[in-house]
Amino acid sequence: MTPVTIERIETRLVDLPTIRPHKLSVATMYGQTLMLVKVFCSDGVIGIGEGTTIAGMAYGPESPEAMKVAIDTYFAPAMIGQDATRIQALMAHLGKLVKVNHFSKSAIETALLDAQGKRLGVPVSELLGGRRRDRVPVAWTLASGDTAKDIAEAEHMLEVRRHNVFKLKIGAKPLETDIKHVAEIKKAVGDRAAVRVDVNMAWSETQAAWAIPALADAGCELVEQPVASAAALARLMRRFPVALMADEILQGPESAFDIAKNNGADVFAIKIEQSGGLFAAQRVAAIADAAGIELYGGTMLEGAFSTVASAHLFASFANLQWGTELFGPLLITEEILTKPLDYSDFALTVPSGPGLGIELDEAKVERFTRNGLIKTTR
Ligand code: MUC
Ligand code: MG
Repeated sequence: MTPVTIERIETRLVDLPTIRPHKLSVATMYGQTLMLVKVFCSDGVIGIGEGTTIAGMAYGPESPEAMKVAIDTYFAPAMIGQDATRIQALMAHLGKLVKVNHFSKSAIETALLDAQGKRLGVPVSELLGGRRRDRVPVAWTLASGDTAKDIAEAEHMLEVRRHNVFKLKIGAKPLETDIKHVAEIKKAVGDRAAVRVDVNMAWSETQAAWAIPALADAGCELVEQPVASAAALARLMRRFPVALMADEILQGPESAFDIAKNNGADVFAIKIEQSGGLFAAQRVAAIADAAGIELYGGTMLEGAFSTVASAHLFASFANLQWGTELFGPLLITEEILTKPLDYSDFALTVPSGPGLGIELDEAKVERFTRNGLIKTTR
């Protein structure tokens, strides 16, 4: 049998507006840039992957632009002519040529899995061991920067039954202001919704020790990455009646192992990009399960491709105690799929078609592509 090889790789940056400014402690987002990569294979199958960051380089070390350059310059030439069906072997080969660059690796691995699923006629979830659920719960982030606006947004989400778990972005304002904001929102939604916060590392350890009990009193059930260091997060553990979640310090299996070893978190926010791809994220989940750490399906506010790739993975997890926040496509004004995803009854339906099970609206994406396409061929 002739092996199926990779013939061509295309990358593009797609700039899309967000439905409203999205305010995090690290930056305010007015738009989102998707780095889309297409892998063209010798059997005619095309796989699509996505790399997306939060506010350019304000959140992490890679930018969409850097991912594109890394793929065009380093990954793509090393992939052309390689067997497209041996994904783990190819990713291991690329891992030797390129250090770190987790987001780029996740985009490429997603495209290879999409292609392989299409080729075999199975959803990506089946390539990851098989799905245990067809729908995943989806939280929404309230981040307009204004308490009244956030309450109105939460009421709307409850009314249309889209979300009943809300994550509040705090950390940019004084502690008292943030605590009041959380308390007012929790008071407004009451038992109809869960309230959690993400500080995105903004607090010092002493600020966190002061603020977390007040957040617990306000009815907040989970505090995500209140401090920057893993050691400080570990020292905050078990002191408050609220779960502590690791996000930014979780950068793949090795960091997961270190955090687990040091009893450094109650919950892991697993992200495919931050982990270095779907298989790496699977290993992070296995470490968490073994250590008794609970799981949450995180997002980099990704568009449809990384969101659905994550959904396929999270659908296969043995445990997903805290649900997911796979709402990225809903934060963007433009629909880039020919058929929109199904967000209903507080959950996202994991597509069931071959590969990722979604189709790109080529004309729409063309309109929003920055400076045209880059193609790498033999
Ligand atoms: C993060 O820090 O978790 C997830 C939801 C959101 O609004 O921002 C992201 C990133
Ligand atoms: Mg976070």
